[in-house]
Amino acid sequence: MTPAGSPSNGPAPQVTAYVALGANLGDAQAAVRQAMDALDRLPQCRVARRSSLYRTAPVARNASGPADGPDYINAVVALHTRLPALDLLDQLQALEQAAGRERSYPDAPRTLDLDLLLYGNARIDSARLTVPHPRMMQRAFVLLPLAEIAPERVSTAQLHAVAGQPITRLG
Ligand code: PH2
Ligand code: MG
Ligand code: MG
Repeated sequence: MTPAGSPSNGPAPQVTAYVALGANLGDAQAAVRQAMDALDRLPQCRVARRSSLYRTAPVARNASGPADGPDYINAVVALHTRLPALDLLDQLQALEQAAGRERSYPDAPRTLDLDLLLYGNARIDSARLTVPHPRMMQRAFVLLPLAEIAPERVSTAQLHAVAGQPITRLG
């Protein structure tokens, strides 16, 4: 017998997740565009909205100052998915690997970084995954593209807080 409301009957519910894309090695614009297409091809996933591409100066993990390396290309997509959050994380990491990602040290320049920002309204605090992404509210390179495609998920105060960070929207 199945309890009422159990998800074991029918398809898993569809969730709108938001994924941040970043790259600052090689042809970063091409890497980000190709990653958007690859996200759309993932099982049980559809890219519903794509932000513009943004050029941004590298930001250090603690946001206290500039980091080393070339400028980043950053963007955000809205993903309609029926994958559980940890399965989606597995898929994002597989795409990073396929793009030649090496994890040499924290914030090392990267061919492709895919960060799960939001998974519906879920709060997740597990060893592998924290959602909402713990640093997203400090980062113009996340908040501006997110606000472009999901203005209801970003407040004016949050945008004001990152207004000093250099960021250029590409045409
Ligand atoms: N990602 C980081 C660290 N710093 N800076 C910019 N501008 N864009 C990024 O995507 C980025 C960063 C860690 O993932
Ligand atoms: Mg990142
Ligand atoms: Mg990452």
